Amino acid sequence: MPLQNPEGDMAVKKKAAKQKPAQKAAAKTSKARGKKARVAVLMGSKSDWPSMEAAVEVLKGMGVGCDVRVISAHRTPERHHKFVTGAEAAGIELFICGAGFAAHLAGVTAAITPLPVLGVPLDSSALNGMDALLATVQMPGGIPVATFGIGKSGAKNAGLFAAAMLAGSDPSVRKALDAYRKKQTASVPERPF
Ligand code: AIR
Repeated sequence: MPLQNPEGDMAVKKKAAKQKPAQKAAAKTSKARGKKARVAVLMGSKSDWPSMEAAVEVLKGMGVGCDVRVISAHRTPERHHKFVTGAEAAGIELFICGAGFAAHLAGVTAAITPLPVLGVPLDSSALNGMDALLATVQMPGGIPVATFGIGKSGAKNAGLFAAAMLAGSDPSVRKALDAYRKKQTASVPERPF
C-alpha cells in the first residue's frame, strides 16, 4: 500500500524546488568561508593529533579548509598512494605531513606529488624526534621537503607557512595572516613581571 501524503504530490514537489536554491546557497557560503579543503594535513598515527592539531587550528582560524587524515607510509601504503594521487584533482594545493620515528611520510608524499610538501618531525620516540627530524629533512636532491621544527611548534609553523604560501594569491588569507601577526605582537608584554 502506498504511503499517505497529506500535502499532496504537488506540494511535495514545490517544497523540493524551494529547497534547491537554499542548498546551493549553503554550498556557496561554505566555499566562501574557506571550508573547501586546500591543505591536506596527514599524520602517521592518531597519536600524532595532539601535535598536528596546531597546524589545523592556525589554518582554520584563517578560513583555510583542511582535509585531515591518518595515513602511514609504512602501515597504510595503499591508502597513502590513493589519497596523494587523487589530492590535486580534489582541490588540494599543498601537504603538511607529520610523523614520528622513521618518519618517511613527508618524503614519500613528495615522491608521489609535485605539490609542495611541508614536513613536521614528531617527538613520539625514545629519540625525542631526532630520528624523525633526520628522516624528514635529509631528502636526496630532486625531491624536496620543507622541514619544520620538532613537535607542536613545528606543526604550528607549518600551518603558518602554508597560510603564507596561499596568501600570495588569496587576499583574504593575507588579511588573516596580517591580523594574526598583529595580535601576536600585541600579546607580548614589555616586561616579564
Ligand atoms: N609512524 C606510523 N607509521 C609510520 C610512522 N613513522 C609513526 C607515527 C607516530 C609513531 O609512529 O607518526 O608518531 C607512533 O605511532 P603509534 O601509532 O604507535 O602511536
